[in-house]
Amino acid sequence: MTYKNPVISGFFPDPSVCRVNDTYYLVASSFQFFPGVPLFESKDLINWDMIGNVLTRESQLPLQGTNSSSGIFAPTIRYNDGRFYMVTTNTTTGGNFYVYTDDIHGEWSDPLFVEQSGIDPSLYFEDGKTYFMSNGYDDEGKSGIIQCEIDIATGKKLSKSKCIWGGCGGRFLESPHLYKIGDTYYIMASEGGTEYGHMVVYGKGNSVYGPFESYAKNPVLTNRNCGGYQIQGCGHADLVEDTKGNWWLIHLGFRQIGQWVMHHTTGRECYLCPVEFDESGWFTVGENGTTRAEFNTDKIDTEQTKWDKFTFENTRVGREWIFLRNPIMENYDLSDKSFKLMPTKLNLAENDNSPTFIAIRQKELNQTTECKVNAPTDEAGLTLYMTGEQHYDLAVCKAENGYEVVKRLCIGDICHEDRVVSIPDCKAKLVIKATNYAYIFLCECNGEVFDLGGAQTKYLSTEIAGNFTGVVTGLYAVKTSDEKSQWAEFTDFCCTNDEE
Ligand code: 6LW
Repeated sequence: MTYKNPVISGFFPDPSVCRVNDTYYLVASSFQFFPGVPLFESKDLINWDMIGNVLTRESQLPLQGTNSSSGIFAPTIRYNDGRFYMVTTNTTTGGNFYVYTDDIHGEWSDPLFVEQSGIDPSLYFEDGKTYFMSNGYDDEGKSGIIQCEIDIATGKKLSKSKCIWGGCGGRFLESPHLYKIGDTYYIMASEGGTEYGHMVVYGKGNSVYGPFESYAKNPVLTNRNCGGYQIQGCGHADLVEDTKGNWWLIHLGFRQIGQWVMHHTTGRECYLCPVEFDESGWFTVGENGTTRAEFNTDKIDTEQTKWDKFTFENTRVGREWIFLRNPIMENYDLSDKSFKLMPTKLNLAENDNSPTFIAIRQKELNQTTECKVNAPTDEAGLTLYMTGEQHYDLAVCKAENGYEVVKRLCIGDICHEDRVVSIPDCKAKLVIKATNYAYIFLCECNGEVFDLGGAQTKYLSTEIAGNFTGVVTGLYAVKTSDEKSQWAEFTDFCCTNDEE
């Protein structure tokens, strides 16, 4: 059977995975978006269903002042003794914490904080003890992968934090995980930074605290030497054993927009790579230590299905649909037929608070989004949003004498109203077609189609933004005058997958 990578497309970075009986669970990081930490389940590792998000309450997820390089960083999911744990860092409001649940489809606990520094926390359970690791500085000031024992009921440290591994010399040693396979302990982490030089490294040892002998051929996985290959930036990985005893690596990577065009817009996504152990207990990953867009394997016998379209009916608020920071819910009236948004003075450049904005991730380089908008006051429309200073908007705006559809391109210090089309009333169907190199903007009013031209995708890329997220398609409303605002209504949302 052949399966294709990514196994989860779109901005779902820093994957972590665990298996309980015959089901796999996966979480990813979420930065400034609410709810946070997307959660998926799968029976075969190649078809993943989104369950929802782990952090659904402001008490778990205060996001004021967060942006696309802060807020919630890499999470780890683990299962122990009937309970799921998700551990992560809110880099803005302070520190490493975990939440737990006994019902993976239900709510999770309030956070329990752990007084250990660094990011990318992970948990390891053995013989009634819980070990907590992160990348950071230990109690002696030594940096590397650090670990302590905690009381899992309270999060309190039961031992000093100790540096247990210094990696293999690459910069940004991060995303550590510890496993026991047979009698051997494995420590795995990433180095090189989450860009084109990213890589996965590991070592093995005989105790929870090491010492760990590094694998002689590290990095065990990297695409850093695959110039001109679409999949780049492979790292940040987690190991999982399937029900048949095969091992797999789930890791992040991203897709360049073109063979020699080193930009990516859809964020860091989830990839699956086969793992092979040799007799001495060392393992190799993927094809000669690289991730491929396709793997042919006899270890999976199910068919992989592609997503086809997203509509209001087949998506859920708080599952696929996410808000910027903690939303002001009185500004939303959301159903599976329409989304009503109340404009406020907070616009898309906002960096602290939550504008009226609800978004779904751009999952493919080629996809078409359309939605009808009825905006009697102010401005409401679609935005391809990467950061507060990088977004392309297509919106119905109240003008002096009537209404217009505006295409606006904001790239860093430049914010330009690129094209304006006058329309007879406040209703229009807005269409944005994403292709590898350009977004194409159209609108339709009373049966007439207006072409508002294109804009290059690369200016919304992570390489320009220097951030950790991917493009999302937002539905938004902004108050532009002092007149009393009315609800903007969005109907007939449809996003179709145009990938070959
Ligand atoms: C994350 C770190 C990383 O915490 O990027 O790719 C950081 N790896 O491990 C933010 O996603």
